[in-house]
Amino acid sequence: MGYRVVVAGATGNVGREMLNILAEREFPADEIAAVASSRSAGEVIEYGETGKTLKIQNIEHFDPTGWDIALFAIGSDATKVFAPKFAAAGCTVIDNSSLYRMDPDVPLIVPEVNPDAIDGYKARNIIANPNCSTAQMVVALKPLHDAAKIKRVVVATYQSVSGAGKAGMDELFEQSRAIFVGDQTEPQKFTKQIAFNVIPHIDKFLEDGSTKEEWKMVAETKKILDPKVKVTATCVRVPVFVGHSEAINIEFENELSAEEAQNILREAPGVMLVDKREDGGYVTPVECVGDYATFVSRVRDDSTVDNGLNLWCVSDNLRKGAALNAVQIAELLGRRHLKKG
Ligand code: 11C
Repeated sequence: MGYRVVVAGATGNVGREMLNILAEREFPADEIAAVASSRSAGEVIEYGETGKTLKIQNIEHFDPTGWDIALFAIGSDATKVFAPKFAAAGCTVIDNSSLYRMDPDVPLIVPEVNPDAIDGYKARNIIANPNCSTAQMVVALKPLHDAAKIKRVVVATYQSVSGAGKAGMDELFEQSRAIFVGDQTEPQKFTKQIAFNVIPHIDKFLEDGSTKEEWKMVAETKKILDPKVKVTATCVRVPVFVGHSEAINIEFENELSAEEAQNILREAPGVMLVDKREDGGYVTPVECVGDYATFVSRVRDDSTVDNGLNLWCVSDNLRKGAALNAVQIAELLGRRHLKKG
C-alpha cells in the first residue's frame, strides 16, 4: 500500500516539477491529486516522461481527509488559509512558501543537512521547505562545516527569473524579443529591465537596507545548519531562465585547504564537484537544469583571511531549491514516520 499525495499549486513552475519528480523518483503514491485555485480548476495537466495526466481540482472544495501528504507550492497567502486545514485533517503539509519557515514548531528541512529535525513535525503537522538560494548553499556548506566549523559566510547570488514564477520567465523572454526587434517594453514583474541587465533586488526591502531574500538566506541558514554561523548576503536577479548561482566566501574556525575541501565535497551527499581549474572546467546554470545535484566549482583558498575559502555553487532552483527538496522531505517522512506497506 502506498501514499495518497496532494500537490497544491500544480499548475505553477514548482508544482509542475513536484509532479515530475514524484514520477521520476517513483515515489510510492497510490493516488495523486493535483489541486489549485478556482482559476485553474478543470484544466488537465500532463507530467512525467510518459505523459500521465491529472485534472486540476479546486483547492477550496478539496477534502484532505484520508490523504497522507500534501506538497504545497501556492504562496504564503493561500498557504495561511489551507495549510492549517490540511494539517488538522491529518494530511502532513510540506510547504514551499516562507510562511512557516521561522516557526519554532515547524521543522525547516534539507534532508542532506538536518534530517533529524523532521521529528518535530507533529507539533503542527507541517514541515517547511527552504528558500531556493538557501537550500543549495547549505548542501554545499554542511560537509565543510562538519570538517572545519564555519564562522562566517559572505555570499552573492545570481538568481534566475524562474524564482519569480512563470511571469518572471515570460518577462525575460518578451523583453529580450522586444529589444531585438525594436519594440517598446516596460518592466512589470521586475522593478527594472531584466533582459541584458542585472537587478540587485529580490523580494521586499527591509528597514536595514537589506532585502527579504537576503534576510532569508541569513535566518534560514542559521535554523538549518547552525545558529552560530554568521551570514551576509547580496541577492541579485540575472537574465537566466532556470538555475541559481552563488559566489560564496567562507571563513572557518579551523584550517581547511582547498584540496581538502574538494575531497570532502567529492563525497558529500547531494553535491557534484566539477572543478577542473581549466577553461570550461566549472558548471554554469544552463548545465544544471533538470538535475538534482548542487554543483560546486572554483574551490580555492582565500589568502586574505585565516582559514578562508571561495567557491562557486550552482543548482536548479525549481528542483533542489524547491520541488526536489520537498519530495526528499516526503521520502524522509515516509521512512521515519509514515511507514506504509
Ligand atoms: C527567487 N528565491 O528566486 C526566490 C523564490 O521564499 O521560497 C522563492 C521564494 C521563497 O525569487
